[in-house]
Amino acid sequence: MTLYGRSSSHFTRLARIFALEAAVELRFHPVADMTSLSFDDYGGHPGLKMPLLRIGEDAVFGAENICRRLALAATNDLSVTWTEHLRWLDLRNAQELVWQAMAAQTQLVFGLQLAGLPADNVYFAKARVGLSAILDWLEARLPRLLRRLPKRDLSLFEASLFCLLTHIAFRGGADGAVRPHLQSFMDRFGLRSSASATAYAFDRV
Ligand SMILES: N[C@@H](CCC(=O)N[C@@H](CS)C(=O)NCC(=O)O)C(=O)O
Repeated sequence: MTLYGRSSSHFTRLARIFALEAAVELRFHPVADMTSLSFDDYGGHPGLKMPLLRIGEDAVFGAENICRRLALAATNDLSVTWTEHLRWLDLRNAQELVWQAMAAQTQLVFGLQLAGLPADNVYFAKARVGLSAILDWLEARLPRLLRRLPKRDLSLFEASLFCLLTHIAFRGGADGAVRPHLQSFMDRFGLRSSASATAYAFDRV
């Protein structure tokens, strides 16, 4: 299996964490240029996005899809809590907000840092306000959310939240406010070997 992505990408990190937790061997193909308009540069992703998982002729698009495929290929007995296992509305909403915040990070990084568009445009102002409000929403509920998670080795919610929070620390994007529950969650999850082995970095390609 070959993963196309970047070591600086939060969606890519999510897939890599799942591969390590599931003890699945993965080759890594760094996407050299995020501004490229060539599908081949993204492993054939028709949306010019990453990550993409290539398994021979097959391609798996999207981080969650990839995580599910990797969990199927697990060489251990990893038990994963997916969104459909979440019976409590707040938890399902929390997952949706984490996806939304991850998309906002992509919008901010691509639009401001790569495309060099003006930061005061409402498109980015709205993304920043929404991102801060999502972090506040999560901060206010996190201890209860975590208590309500079913027994598991790994949950998509925690892994994606970790990738989001560490990406904000790595690339900026949010307001810089201290949110103690989110911080201590990030510190705890960061002790996993799958987390420390996937620290963000800029690929040299
Ligand atoms: N829903 C997609 C989102 C993927 C995504 O937005 N990836 C970012 C990198 S973290 C990307 O491709 N950015 C380049 C771009 O937006 O053109 C997934 O789950 O994989």
